[in-house]
Parts: sequence; structure tokens; C-alpha cells
Amino acid sequence: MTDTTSTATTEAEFVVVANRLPVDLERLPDGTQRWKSSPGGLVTALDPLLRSRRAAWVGWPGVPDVEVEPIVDDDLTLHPVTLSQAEITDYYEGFSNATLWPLFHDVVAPPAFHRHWWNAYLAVNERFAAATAKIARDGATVWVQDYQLQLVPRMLRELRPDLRIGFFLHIPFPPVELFMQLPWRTELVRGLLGADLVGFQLPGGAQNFLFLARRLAGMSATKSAVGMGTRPGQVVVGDRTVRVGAFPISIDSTALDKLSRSRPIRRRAAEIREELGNPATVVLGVDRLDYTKGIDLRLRALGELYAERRISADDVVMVQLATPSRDRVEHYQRMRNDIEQAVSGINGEFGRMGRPAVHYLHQSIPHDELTAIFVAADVMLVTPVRDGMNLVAKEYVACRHDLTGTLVLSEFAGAAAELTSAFLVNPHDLDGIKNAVEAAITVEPDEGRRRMRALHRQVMTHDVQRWAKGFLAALGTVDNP
Ligand code: ADQ
Repeated sequence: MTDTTSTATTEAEFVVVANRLPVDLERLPDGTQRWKSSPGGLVTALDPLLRSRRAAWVGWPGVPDVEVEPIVDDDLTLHPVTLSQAEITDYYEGFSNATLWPLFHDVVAPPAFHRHWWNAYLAVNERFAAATAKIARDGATVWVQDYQLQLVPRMLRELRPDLRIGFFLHIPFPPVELFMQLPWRTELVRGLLGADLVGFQLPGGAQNFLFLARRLAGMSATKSAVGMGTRPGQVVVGDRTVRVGAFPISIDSTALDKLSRSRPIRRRAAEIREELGNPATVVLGVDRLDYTKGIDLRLRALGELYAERRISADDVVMVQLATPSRDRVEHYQRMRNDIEQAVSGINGEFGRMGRPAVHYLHQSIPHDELTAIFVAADVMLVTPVRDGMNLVAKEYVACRHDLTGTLVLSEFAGAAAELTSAFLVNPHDLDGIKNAVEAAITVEPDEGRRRMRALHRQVMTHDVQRWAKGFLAALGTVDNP
């Protein structure tokens, strides 16, 4: 997408507000700039909705300190929000990723609380709200995404009470005791209560939020039972009713299933197995390099299994892909070192010349190649200590139409609520992970197929399009005076 023009619509009927635009601005070595599309799950899910009416997307273009004109792409207009380098440090790397991210993931790393980070978070949320208020048509629907923008619903409602506002949190909403650590806890809850519908991945997150709305914002929650999708709880805020519910996100299962069956992908999958030395079993991990993903835990489990000779590096080879992520945040730099040390420790001890036990790539892999790797893998390890959903687990399952392959999945990933036929593990129980990995490697084919059939059916019938429609249908039924 390269078309940049200033004839942007100021009259959008449907507006998505997210930290990032679905395109990245790239600065080339010669000083010029160009747009590079970065399609993610959210874009795929919303694409039909974005194309069927005058829509807009408000977000940061990925580069600091640039003022760029809106980009018009047919009926969709992308509205870049400018962030300064200092704001990226304080709002994004600071408050979003070093305060909220660890706090909302069970404080697996200690969250840092700094008032200047909070002030930047306030200022940036205000800028997003103002940009949205300017472009939304009277009575438009606005869908705000994720933890970086939790104050936007209230700020936007103050500017534009006519709008229908939905909010979806992609990460877990923490237990009340942990949330209470946040110095700005009341502001955050009030921020979210500006929406007409607040969506979470799981009913547990919705329950936590309902409790806090009552306790911190003094609202009355009229229904404490929170169901999936269409049976949300409610909070009365003045003369408005805010709905609160669980909407587990998913993937474009049909597209991935189709791609994984294609001849080029299957050919590439066979090639990958050959490149790995045709081992009996290929074990796979695919994650953003993040301390919540439990990459260290699965490496430790694998290392011990090799050491105890329960598995051999002659037969079992692991591939660990880790997308570079947040590498300016200190905790991430330390974790990367630890993981890389663990990989080389295992390879030093159990690898052979030209045959490492663990193949580790700290790279972002193109979609087709990643799909081929999913097809090539016999055992998928997804072991986060906490994860809102985890799409990787669903992506692997979507690629297994032939019902081969096994999934080892942490109970602490949101996906575990749906993928109950996986080998479920408590990621804190190292012996439990080891037993599950061994069981997944040695599973009887019939048992493996039985499990994968149930998983595949679940993922194919609960795709991201269904997620988006479910959320927007619930938002559409909001009954406000
Ligand atoms: P993430 O924490 O980013 O998302 P996840 O849901 O697993 O986690 O999504 C990661 C995506 O990146 C997947 O689509 C995966 O295929 C891709 N990916 C990972 N490693 C890659 C690599 N090396 N190369 C290329 N692609 C790679 C947040 C929450 C999750 C929630 C999602 C969606 O933390 O819990 O599931 O949002 O709501």
C-alpha cells in the first residue's frame, strides 16, 4: 500500500482504534519513506467489516516524530497518530510494556510504577481520543483495542456522547488483588467504563473487571454471572448500562487450513524435515520473545529429558522460533540472554557436528514459511506462564487437517479454555511439563488423532470472523438512552 493522499474522509461510520496501524512506515537509507503493510489477525478479522462501509483506522505508524497524512485505501482511511520518541519511551515501552504488561500477566516480572510514564499514557490516550472524535460520523461505532488505550473510551465519550463505543482487551485482566497495586487503578476502571461494551478473552477477566467496577468506581454490577459472547454482565454507570463479556479471539482458520494443504507448503514442510536431518520427531516452539511465554521452561524440560535419556537428540529435534520483541525494555534483554544461554547449553551437551538438538532462530518468519514449519512439526509446545489467548496454539491446530501432531498447552493460556483435548500442563510444574512432552512424543496414533480431531473441529468452527461478529453484535444490541 503506497497511496498517500490528503483526501481522507472525516465521516467514518466504523472506526478501529489501536496502538498500531495495520501498516508500518519505513524509513529507507536514502531518507525517503514508504508504507509496508503488516497484516495481523485483527486486520484479517475486520477486513470485511472495514470494506463494507466507510471505515477508518486510527493508530501509530511505527516510527517516532513523523507527521504523515492519512492514507486512503478505497473505503478505508488510515489515520496516523504522531508519537514523539519520548512518548514511545514513556507511554509505550514504559507504562504499556513495563507497568501494565507485567501487572496484567500475574506480575511474573515486577511492574514499575512511574508518574511520568502515567502522564505520557494520559497524554497519548487523549491524542487518540481526539483524533477519533474528529473523524467519526454522528452515531458511528468505534472499537478500541487493547491495554495501551484503556483511557480512550471515557475520553472519547466526553468528546462525543453520540458514539457507540466498544473496547476489547487482548491480554488477561488480572486478579483483583494484583490490579489493586496500580496507583492509577480507579482512573483505568473509569476509563474502560466509558465504553458501551467491554470485552475480555475469558469470563474470569470479565468477572474481575465487574468486581473492580463495583469496588473502585462505585458502580452497581447488575449481573454477576458472566457468560461467553452473548450473555454479558452489566454495570450501571449513571444513566448508561455498560456490558461486560468474554469473547475469545481466534484466527482465520479457513485460510490457514487451506494454505497448509497446498502443495508448495507441503513440499516445503518435507524439505524442512530433511534440513533438520529427518529426525523421528520435530518439536516446535513459536513465540514473540517475551518472558510470559515460558520459553525458558520448555527448554529446561527438554534439556532434562535429554539428560535423563528419556529422549535422544538423535530422534527428537527442537525448533524454537522467537520474534524479536520490545528489545529496548531491560527485562527483555536479560531474558533473551538467558534463553540463548539455555539453547547453547543444550546444544553443547547433546548436539553433534552439524546436528544441533535445538534450532533457534531469533527472527520473524514469513507467513508461508511459518505455515510450512507448523506442518513439519510433530509436537507443538505452548507453555506460557500467562497468556490472554495464544494464537500460535490455534494456528498449529488449523494446520493439522490430517489429524497428526500433538499440542502441549499451558493451562495458563486463554486458549486452554477451548482446546481441552491438548496435553494440558501447569507451566510451573517442571516434572509435569516433562511428562507431557514425553507423552506427546510417544502418543499412540489413535489417541493422537482423537485429540487432534476435537482440537481441529473447535478451531475451524470458532474463527476470528465469528469473534468479530460476536463482539459487534453484542455492541449493536447495547440499549442506551
Ligand atoms: P501475542 O502476545 O503477540 O498477542 P500470540 O497470540 O501468540 O501472542 O500471537 C503471536 C503471533 O505472532 C502469532 O500469529 C504467531 O504466528 C506470530 N509469530 C510468533 N512468532 C513468530 C515468528 N518468529 N515469525 C513470524 N510470526 C511469528 C497478544 C496476546 C495473546 C493474544 C493475542 C490476540 O498476548 O494472548 O492471543 O494478542 O488477542
